[in-house]
Amino acid sequence: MTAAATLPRPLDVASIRGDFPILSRKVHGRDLVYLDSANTSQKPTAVLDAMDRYYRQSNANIHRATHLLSEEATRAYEGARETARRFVNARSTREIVFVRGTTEAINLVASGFTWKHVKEGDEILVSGLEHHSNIVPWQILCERTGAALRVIPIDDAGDLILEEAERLISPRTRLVAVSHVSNALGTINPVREIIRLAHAQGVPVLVDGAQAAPHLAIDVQDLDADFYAFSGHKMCGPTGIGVLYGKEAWLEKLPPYQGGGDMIASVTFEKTTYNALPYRFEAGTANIAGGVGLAAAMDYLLGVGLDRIAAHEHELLVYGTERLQAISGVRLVGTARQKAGVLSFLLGDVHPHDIGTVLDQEGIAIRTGQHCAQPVMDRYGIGATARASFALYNTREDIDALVRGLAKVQELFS
Ligand code: 7TS
Repeated sequence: MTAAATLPRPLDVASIRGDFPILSRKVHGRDLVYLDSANTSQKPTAVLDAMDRYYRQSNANIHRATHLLSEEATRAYEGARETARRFVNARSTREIVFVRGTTEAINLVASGFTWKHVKEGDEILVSGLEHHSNIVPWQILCERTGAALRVIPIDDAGDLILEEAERLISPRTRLVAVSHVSNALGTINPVREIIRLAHAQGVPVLVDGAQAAPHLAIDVQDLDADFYAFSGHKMCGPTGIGVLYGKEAWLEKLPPYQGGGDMIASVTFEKTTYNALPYRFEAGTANIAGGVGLAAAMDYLLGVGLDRIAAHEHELLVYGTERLQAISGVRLVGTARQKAGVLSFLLGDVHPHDIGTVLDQEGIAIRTGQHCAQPVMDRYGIGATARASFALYNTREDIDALVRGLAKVQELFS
């Protein structure tokens, strides 16, 4: 087979952009250039329509009523669970817990481990690349249990030092919690290798997939992840919905997270018994429209093809890296061997917030600051970066606009 035959078919980006109504709006009189998808992605018509249709035609509460609307709503929500199962290739929908997002998914697992599985002297291992939502829940667990947080360090490029991971996983380690893709630097972490190292010592692994789910094909069975968390809003779906995948054997071992309706089998004042998986972790009325929208987003991404999306974004990353590196005064922060579509950078001594403000006037949306990853900034001895992040709808022209915008920043601040 030739190399060309193995490459995924390129995306028809013009047609994809047509699926995202917001991309045709103006910002400060300019065409919107949206380079902040790591923060939250834009939503295609398929998602907006699915949610609109649900509310207009089928809105009702799920799992309880006997009327047609409730049946339709239940079917839509449980259908979404099946779509999510397929999206990550889980064995069963019992392993798919709907949550508010990555943050809640991690807190759910941390809370369960606080009540069971962790005691004084134990350790939780995270990496130096984590978002605060994969640090703070474990710190809270440590405060409550007397366990200690350990950190796999990163090198100057932003790669995890695997030998350190191997050294740090010990009989005291109760869980390794590591991101699949770093939001601050774009590093794609060798999660399969980390999982292998952890499992060799009998240690379970939680993968924070918030930045991977929109960009890479995920197969939790192939990775052998014990838990995998991600958010709908970063993958073209709505806010307020996300997924915690957990191996059935692990979810069975965790105590309930929140109490309330839907998560019980029977309630008396003397004793309550809990519902089966995954409902045991889904107390209260669900984000039904969110589930419907998330399923539409997953179908949309699967329809385009994650391999094609990854190849397109990689091409943008290579192009963007070259263009930014050619600007005198630009320093890229995060030059890992394998990266997703994230360019974190500094421009001379211009404060990143000033870069962001000037770019905004040009219609260009980026994120500036510490990206909820203060320890990453501390590692480089900096307070903040400017960050451009890509999604399937971005183009080389977007990067050209960014480069022109940065020339304007330089003009203003020189
Ligand atoms: N984990 C990672 C790796 C993330 O990038 C984020 C959000 C989260 C967890 C939390 O996700 P949430 O949906 O529960 O809020 N990251 C970012 C970002 O990069 N810019 O803003 C939010």
